[in-house]
Amino acid sequence: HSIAILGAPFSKGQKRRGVEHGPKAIRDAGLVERLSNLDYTVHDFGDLSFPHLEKDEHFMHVPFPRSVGRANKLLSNAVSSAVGAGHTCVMLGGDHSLAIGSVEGHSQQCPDLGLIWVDAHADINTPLTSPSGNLHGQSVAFLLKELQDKMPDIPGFSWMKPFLSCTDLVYIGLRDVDPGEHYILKNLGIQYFSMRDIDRMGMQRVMEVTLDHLLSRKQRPIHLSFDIDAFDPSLAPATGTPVNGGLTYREGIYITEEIHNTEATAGLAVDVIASSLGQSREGANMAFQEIPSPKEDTEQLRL
Ligand code: DIR
Ligand code: MN
Ligand code: MN
Ligand code: MN
Repeated sequence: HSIAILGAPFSKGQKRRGVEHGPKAIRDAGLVERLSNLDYTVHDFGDLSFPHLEKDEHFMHVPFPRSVGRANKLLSNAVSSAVGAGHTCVMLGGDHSLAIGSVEGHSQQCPDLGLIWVDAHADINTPLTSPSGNLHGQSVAFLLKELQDKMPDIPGFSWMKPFLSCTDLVYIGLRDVDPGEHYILKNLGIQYFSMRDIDRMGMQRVMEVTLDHLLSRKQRPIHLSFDIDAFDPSLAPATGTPVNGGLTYREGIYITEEIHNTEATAGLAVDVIASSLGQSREGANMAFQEIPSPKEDTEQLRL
């Protein structure tokens, strides 16, 4: 089993700088070493380089549409190649507009994937509902077939068509949803678990219903899109859009442990990634066939 790591140092899905340093920060926090310790073969493909476009006028009030579209096209091709080569792909953003290319590239190889979106936000605005115009708040709207006729032709995105149905998607962690987004969630009947739902049900039940929703009818690959702002700002202060009352460390890690069981913030991101790929808090015993005895052979004690 092998893992491909792809960095996407890109921040034009929103108006602040900084998040383009995410891939380096997460690598520096020890991602490759942690995954190698889980006995995966890790292929770090480095960072993609995205072209700087001289002319990229606003579309309506949406900034950098062509830059975001181009970056996602490049990313989609890279993810598709990595998954096609048999790797489990870990994409490090970058802002969350990159989920467009990441999910699109994954779906090229796995057309029946289910999507779990862990986020304080629903990222399901269209350019016509978005209060900010920022594309990181619109990623999901690009993916959903049900919103196809609500999306204008945004320059930079002619390469892609929506491919996901709203029943293929579950949200966890929502607590800052714009009015137009709330209308879309209700109108399309999308399954979501807000922080209030997590308070009421507990994360164990939330994950049971989430995985039941996506996997009860058929086995299928899961795409996990994890926005670090899903965590409480006390854990992940270095996010562009902190919202109080977020996931605890234990809730976040439980989500990713459960996903694995079906088949600055930077250190936190490493934990999330490692646990989604099999590092478990209760420990793992795969390296042991029996409890080592202090026989003649002291080698065993150093396992
Ligand atoms: C807001 C913020 N809903 C928007 N979205 C964020 O701009 O559409 N998503 N921060 O992660
Ligand atoms: Mn997001
Ligand atoms: Mn965000
Ligand atoms: Mn968010």
